[in-house]
Amino acid sequence: MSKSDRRRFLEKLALASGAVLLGGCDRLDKMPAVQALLKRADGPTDTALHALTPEDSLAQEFTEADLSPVFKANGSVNPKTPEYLALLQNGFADYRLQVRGLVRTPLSLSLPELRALPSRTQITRHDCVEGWSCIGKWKGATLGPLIDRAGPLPEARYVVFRCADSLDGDENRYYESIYLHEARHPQSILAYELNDAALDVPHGAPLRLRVERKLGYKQAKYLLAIELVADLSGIGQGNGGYWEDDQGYQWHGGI
Ligand SMILES: Nc1nc2c(c(=O)[nH]1)N[C@H]1C(S)=C(S)[C@@H](COP(=O)(O)O)O[C@H]1N2
Ligand SMILES: [Mo]
Repeated sequence: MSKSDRRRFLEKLALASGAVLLGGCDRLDKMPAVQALLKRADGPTDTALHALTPEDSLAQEFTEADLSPVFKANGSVNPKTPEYLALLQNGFADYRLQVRGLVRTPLSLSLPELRALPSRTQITRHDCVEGWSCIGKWKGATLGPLIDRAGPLPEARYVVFRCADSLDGDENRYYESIYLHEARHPQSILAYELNDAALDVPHGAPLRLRVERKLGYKQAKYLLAIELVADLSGIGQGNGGYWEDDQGYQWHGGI
């Protein structure tokens, strides 16, 4: 962690603990409340920060009046992998989302089945690390109940999202991952609609993840499977996502 990262981290810790930040106090780590919290924060920074964020705190939601006139598409916008082209060819009629890994009952869900699951609609702001934001209205199946249908095994700790596209034209498919408990956040959905229309190809048709407290690269498009795992070391290069592996993007990606 750089010095300024550490400062921000300590400020967050202090605020979360309800500690009063005294003007000009640059030794936050000397405050008893912060010291107590730091002692408890035994895992990586992300884990410590997450522990301090109320589990169910919601990302800000907006109104129809706030919708961006155009929702920018970014990253893969027109996947060319054989598996994606095959699905696209007949309008995703053969599409199935696989739910697999550390679950009691693996699932294979068609789009009509996904649309029949409990859903949530949310108008939120998407923030890309490249420095742009768009407000859009997403509708999708709530992820927590869907995963619970499959019955996660006690060892399951992460949810990995497997995508149909490849950004570098080779065998590397886009993927992302989050903690299992983050999948149960009320705003974690598998979206099949953007702005009251079926999700189009540039935005991830037929199904994409929305995890509204996270940055753009975590919002995996073109989902083929979700996989419950105990750790991320065997997935890709082990950093939990395509950009995390390729560019060292931060795994937690919180905003
Ligand atoms: N499968 C897949 N998901 C992806 C990407 C991608 O290239 N492939 N790009 C990510 C990035 S960096 C951003 S900002 C958003 C863009 O989503 P949008 O095209 O709906 O704006 O998707 C994310 N999810
Ligand atoms: Mo992004």
